[in-house]
Amino acid sequence: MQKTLIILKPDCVQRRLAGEIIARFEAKGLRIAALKLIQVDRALGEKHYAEHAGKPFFEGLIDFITGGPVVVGVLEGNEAISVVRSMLGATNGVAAAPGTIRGDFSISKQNNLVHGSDSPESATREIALWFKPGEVVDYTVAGAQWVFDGA
Ligand code: IDP
Repeated sequence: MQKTLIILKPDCVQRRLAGEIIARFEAKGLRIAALKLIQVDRALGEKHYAEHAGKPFFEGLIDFITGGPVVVGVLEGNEAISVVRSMLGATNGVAAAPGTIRGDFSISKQNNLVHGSDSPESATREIALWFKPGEVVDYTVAGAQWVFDGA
């Protein structure tokens, strides 16, 4: 089983889409291992998006991610990182395929609702950045044998 970090960004919370998006991840079969609503400060936003430092959109991106509360979580499941990324769709909501989260709810490059880790290395780094070890909870979901086949 693989863990991945998701952030329901401020546009998602403000547009009251958080429940609908979390429901998609749950319906897919992903297990919620951690979840909290927080106000992000600039230091945390800059650390999270460190790979984009210096790019023309960086300051605007930090304004955006600190512009209202976010819901941040850890999801677990078979190939969770790529599963979540494909559920999100392309970065730019204009180009994202219908049926994906960004394709269905976003028409913006920046305001694209949800972040998902893009590799195992990013997931490890991001989960440690956003959660203390005790905040990520191990438990078995009821009926897990109907979702996971062990393959
Ligand atoms: P990803 O979220 O699909 O992995 P990244 O390229 O890692 O996309 O970019 C991180 C975030 O930065 C995007 O989700 C989006 O919110 C924002 N972003 C990326 N490119 C641009 C841009 O050209 N203009 C404005 N914001 C951007």
